[in-house]
Amino acid sequence: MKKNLRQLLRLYLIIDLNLCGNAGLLETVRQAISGGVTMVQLRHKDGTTDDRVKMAMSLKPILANSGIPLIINDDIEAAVAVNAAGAHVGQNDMLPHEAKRLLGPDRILGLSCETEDHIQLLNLDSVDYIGIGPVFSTDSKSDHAQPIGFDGLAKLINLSPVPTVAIGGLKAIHMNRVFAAGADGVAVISAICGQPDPAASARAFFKVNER
Ligand code: TZP
Ligand code: MG
Repeated sequence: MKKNLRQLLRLYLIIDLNLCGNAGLLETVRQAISGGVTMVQLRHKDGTTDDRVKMAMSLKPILANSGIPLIINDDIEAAVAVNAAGAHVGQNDMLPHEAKRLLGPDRILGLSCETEDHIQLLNLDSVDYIGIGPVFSTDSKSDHAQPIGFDGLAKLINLSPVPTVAIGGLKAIHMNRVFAAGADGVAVISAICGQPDPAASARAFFKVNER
């Protein structure tokens, strides 16, 4: 799984129940897969571990045999309980070395990084990829850090010893600049989640400046 991590980060859908709109969680993921997403993260901030386990279990049949890893946001217990491919933590969540110890060496661990310090202090034994941003301000995360723009993105990617995914207000039209900054891919919520046609919205990310 980890061998292809850079390719898997190409179009990383973060699925948030509250932002899915009428299509709902499962239909959004189904359509997004048909549109080509390469990795899926379940993000359910208001829920309990039980809620996240139930949601993840309902997603698993949709992802089965797709080669698309399921990552659980900020809930290592849920990730292990559903045998997810991995988990993603922020700077204020469980420490990466503890998260990795609980996940085991074969599961993917992602970490959100917003500053040079976050990258310089990376624990390379624990963290498999980092999410860098927000590039732009976004309504999808109320407490996000100061936006860094594409210059900030390029600067942080340059410092990263691990694969990177850009995040925060990004749309298909930004892919040229995301790749120019050196990212392996993009992580998005609202560019796919809650869109009238999630499959077409996902597909749009592959129409721009393929590498
Ligand atoms: N972390 C930084 S920005 C963000 C997260 C989870 C939200 C990204 O959502 P969107 O809708 O793609 O801007
Ligand atoms: Mg978090």
